[in-house]
Amino acid sequence: MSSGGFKGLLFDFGVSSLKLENIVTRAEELFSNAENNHTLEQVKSKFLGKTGLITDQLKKLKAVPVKEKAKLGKDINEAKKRIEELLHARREEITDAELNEKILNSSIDVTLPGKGNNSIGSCHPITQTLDRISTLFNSMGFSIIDGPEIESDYYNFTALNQPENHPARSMHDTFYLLNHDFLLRTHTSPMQIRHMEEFKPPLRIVSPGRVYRVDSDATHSPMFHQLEGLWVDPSVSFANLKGLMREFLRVFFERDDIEVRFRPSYFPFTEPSAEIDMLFDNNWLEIGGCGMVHPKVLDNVGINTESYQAFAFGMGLDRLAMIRYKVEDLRLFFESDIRFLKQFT
Ligand code: 2NL
Repeated sequence: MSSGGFKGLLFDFGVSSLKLENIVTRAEELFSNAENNHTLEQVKSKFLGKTGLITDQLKKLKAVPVKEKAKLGKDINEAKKRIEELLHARREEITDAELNEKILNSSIDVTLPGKGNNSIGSCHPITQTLDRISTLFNSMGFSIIDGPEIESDYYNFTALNQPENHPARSMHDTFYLLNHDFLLRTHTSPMQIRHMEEFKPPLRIVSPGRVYRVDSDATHSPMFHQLEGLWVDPSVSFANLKGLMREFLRVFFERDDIEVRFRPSYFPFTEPSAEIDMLFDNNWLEIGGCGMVHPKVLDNVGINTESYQAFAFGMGLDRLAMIRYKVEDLRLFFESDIRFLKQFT
């Protein structure tokens, strides 16, 4: 060690006048003497810091004759690399040692129960409603079908006799993707169209799932859930439709004394069409819509309207869940507040 090392500087460690070949050895020595990361970082700055020895050497390089510059530069860089390696190794050693000491000095009772919430989860009330209704229709002979939420304009509108100028087609009501070629389905009917294209009648299906419309307030969410049903048969009638809806509502609401009303209405894809209302505490609440499938819709999927007729219906699952569970604001279903969701376990 050179005598110039100790000049009383606080963190000098006696290194200020070392030669390059000795710098690495000295670094190694001082690194292993460092007992903790704090000291180690101070030692590090003596070598690698802005005013450190290696930086110093690099600065001095400017004054070295060109002949020797390349060799010396390489040597300095190698020394630097080696010091960095030594530093990282020592850092790891210290961290490991500190962790080991921590583990040895602390006693952990691994048999204690965790602090987290380890209660068992349950299905979302909308999922429960969806499952319940699907099971119910399934028991009445309906198959449950599922399909894409991104649809083409054809399956969502055209096939369903929804003409070009229909208000539901406006940007205001529908989420379009790319350049109007694709959209988020506004109802689950597209899947029923796909099913009719693929399978020969007679058919009895329900299609539950997520649907999307540009709408948001206490009773409307941009994403909501629908369940549609379809029965294609040589002789199925509007009377059968009414009977089925009445029976469904009786079982779903678990009430034998229900009052149901079919109020004439209009849908492009059914004719005649009706809204389904149900009486709750002297108020008529709208439950969904229904009707005989429009011959144009059956034509579009190649079903012979001389041999077959069909009825269809659609209901908002969120709305049914709101009525059944007496939930005032639809948005509660989608806020994921555990205090709300816990009530449906
Ligand atoms: C409502 C009204 C309805 C349909 C949906 C339908 C499907 C096909 C053919 C014909 Cl593939 N119709 N679905 C029919 C009438 C009403 O829904 O208020 N939904 C919430």
